Amino acid sequence: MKEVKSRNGHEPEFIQAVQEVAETVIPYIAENKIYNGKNILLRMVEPERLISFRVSWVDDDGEIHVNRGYRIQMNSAIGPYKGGLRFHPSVNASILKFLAFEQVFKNSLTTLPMGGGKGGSDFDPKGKSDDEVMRFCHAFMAELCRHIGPFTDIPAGDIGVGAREIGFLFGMYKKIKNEFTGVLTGKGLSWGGSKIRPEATGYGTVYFAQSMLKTRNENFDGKTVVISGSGNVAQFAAEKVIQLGGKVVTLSDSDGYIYDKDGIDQEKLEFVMDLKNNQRGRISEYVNTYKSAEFHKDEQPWQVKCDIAMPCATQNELQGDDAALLLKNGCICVAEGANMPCTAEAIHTFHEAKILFAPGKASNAGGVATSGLEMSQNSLRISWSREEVDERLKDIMEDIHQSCIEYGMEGDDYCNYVKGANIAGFVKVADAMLAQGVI
Ligand code: NDP
Ligand code: 2IT
Repeated sequence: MKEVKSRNGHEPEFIQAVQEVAETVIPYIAENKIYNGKNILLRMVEPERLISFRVSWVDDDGEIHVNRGYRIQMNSAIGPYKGGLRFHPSVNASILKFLAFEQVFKNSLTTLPMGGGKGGSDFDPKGKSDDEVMRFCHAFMAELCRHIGPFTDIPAGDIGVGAREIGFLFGMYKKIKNEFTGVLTGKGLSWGGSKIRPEATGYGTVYFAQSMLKTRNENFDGKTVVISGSGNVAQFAAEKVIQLGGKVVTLSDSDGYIYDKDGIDQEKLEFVMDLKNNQRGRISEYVNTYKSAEFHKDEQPWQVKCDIAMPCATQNELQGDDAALLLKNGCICVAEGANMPCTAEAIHTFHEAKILFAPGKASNAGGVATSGLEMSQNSLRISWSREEVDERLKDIMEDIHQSCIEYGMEGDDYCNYVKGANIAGFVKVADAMLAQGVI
């Protein structure tokens, strides 16, 4: 860690992600001689390649803007680089390196042959017209296309990158390369996308939580669930919770959260989906239509009493005092839909209390897993039915849960899913790196 900190001292999110993995993986390396003296973890924390580039584009008023584009190609030991693109003003090398590092372990857990990468830009799609977003995406891909390919690196969506952006990015890649390939995932259904990919991260997080609850003879039926975020992951996590009989009482965005004491049912959720995905509105507008709800400006939903909490917005959104509040209010299960939404202190608090806690690299892996299924369908030039993809997604989430149990049990009755996910993810990548030698 000393070396990681001295080399990356100005990258707090990256150091946070590495620290969490190191704490669980280093003792495992010490116990398993084949990994000794190979400096595997030190190799894993150095990106294979870090690409940064200028993205110039013209807004609707003719003004020229410059953003910074990135792609971090972290590890290709078990497959081509795979991971999303994030467009958000906060994007920088530290955030993308933490995400790329997490992605290596997550992709390894999915059982599919995918290495890890992440990319994006400090471009803010909020408030931009469709034409502006298109011009930005085209400019971004005009450079990125040199560094990716269906056998090299396959990006997808993340915060600020959804179906609209993937369409514009794919169009420019195809035009420049004159190739119709599965170079991106999250594509539209009529041009190579997989059924269930939009739903997969949220559904998968709920499937994972379901497996955890089952170990305690519990399920979602009748449970009160607090969800943060109102984007792709939050929407479909909410949908699956509702289908399983749970009561979702909150959603949020960066302006605050809504609390609906009557529960957000499928009809209300469809209103939210239209509001966020088509109108590109704010979650506060929910209370104008549903009078039973309250909007809490600049606050987070963790103070709301619940049985299950699902942080689905962004990193470090749930801190130590939020964790204490959730426990005080009787929360029994926390499943991360976002990447690293809980701080180290919050995770420690959950572990001390021995509640069920799922780290994102395990619980939100359904998104990238279904991206892997999209890649398979593209290579086979076929498309699977909704039921078939959903069944595979369920099986993968169950496999990931089993892997966590295999490596994460502490004593007979408590599974430390952080430890389980980190070690299970590490083993597959480390074994491949050992087999391939020092490169
Ligand atoms: P979206 O862009 O669809 O939605 C993001 C949501 O989070 C919005 O409600 C947004 O609110 C909120 N949010 C973003 N940044 C902040 C912030 N700094 N503070 C408070 N709220 C914020 O993204 P996704 O739903 O795709 O991603 C959500 C999380 O899930 C991310 O951590 C992502 O890395 C992770 N993830 C996504 C996967 C996917 O397949 N899409 C797969 C696995 C993980 P606002 O509109 O105000 O910005
Ligand atoms: O964090 C993630 O796993 C994603 N944003 C999805 C990546 C992907 O390649 O589908």
